[in-house]
Amino acid sequence: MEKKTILSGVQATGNLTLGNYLGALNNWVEMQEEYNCYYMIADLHTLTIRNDPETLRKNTLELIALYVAAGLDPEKNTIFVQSHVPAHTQLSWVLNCYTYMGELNRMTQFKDKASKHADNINSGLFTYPVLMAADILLYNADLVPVGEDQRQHLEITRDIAERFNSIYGETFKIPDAYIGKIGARIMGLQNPTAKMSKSAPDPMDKILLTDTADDIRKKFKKAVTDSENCVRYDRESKPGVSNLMGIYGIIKNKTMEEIEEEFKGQGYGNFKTAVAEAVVERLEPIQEKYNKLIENPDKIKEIYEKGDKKANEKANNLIKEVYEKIGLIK
Ligand code: ATP
Ligand code: LTN
Repeated sequence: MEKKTILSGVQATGNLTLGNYLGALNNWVEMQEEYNCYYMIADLHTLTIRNDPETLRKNTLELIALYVAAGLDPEKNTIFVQSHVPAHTQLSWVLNCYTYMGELNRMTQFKDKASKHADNINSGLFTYPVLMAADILLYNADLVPVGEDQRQHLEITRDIAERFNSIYGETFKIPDAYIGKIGARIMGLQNPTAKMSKSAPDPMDKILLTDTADDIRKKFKKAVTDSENCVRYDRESKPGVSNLMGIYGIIKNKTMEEIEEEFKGQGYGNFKTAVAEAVVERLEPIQEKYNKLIENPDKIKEIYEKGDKKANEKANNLIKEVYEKIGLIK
């Protein structure tokens, strides 16, 4: 049987967090054997907020290095840069004409980002989900591994694809979101009721994949908990502790019950230390690989150029089919 196809991506907005890793990358690594995988750097999506050009270039290269350091094998996966495959912007324009303002108005990410960047509510921010739909549909992706926050974007992608298919006949495969159970939503360490986000201003709220072991220990020590002093899973009334349990559970492959048992009768001190050490241990080899690769820009270039070529071949076939179906002449 032919392998199913996966596509996903991350914006090049700077250093990845533990949330990005546990919610997305970690699942990608687990899927690379079983699926035909396309993993892109969503650099065009990054333009929806203001970036310094030099920083964007730097972030893009760093993100490619992090993908590989986190365990994505460039021989097994197609790792590519979104802006190097023109079919993404081509299909995005077409799909814009099959997406309603009302649908886009309902997107919670748009509302959230618009409130955070009130001085720059540009139309790219509004049509962001359409470009994302194009990313996914161009590769006939079966599954899209993302964190919980992206579920709504997957739903609109399906709606747009179904609408197009019902007018022009079977063109796009209808993709499913793949959302890991616990890693789906890692919360901030200081504000455990909001997701850990790489653009959060408070450095204590997030663990970066490139943080030193000491920083990681310090951040977990200061993580917000509660006064019960009992390691018990309850997202509603104990969001801080539950979030730490979620992190520990994914890394150690343990259920919440097992973790409650492990730390029974102990206070938060031991527990926080154990979580921090688990994270340090997991990130150490990733950081080592990353530090080596980032010193070798030629190698990074070789990786994305190879991926760009494969992605272009696949995407160009589909955009040709779409252009023909809607009546653009050859
Ligand atoms: P930004 O802060 O710039 O909005 P972000 O940290 O939310 O960025 P994205 O580039 O939007 O990161 O997301 C990359 C991937 O990581 C997506 O699949 C997203 O669902 C996932 N992700 C992001 N934050 C978390 C989180 N806190 N928990 C789980 N998954 C997450
Ligand atoms: N919007 C996504 C990043 C992204 C993406 C995609 C994810 C852009 N295009 C296609 C999956 C598939 C986010 O994580 N914020």
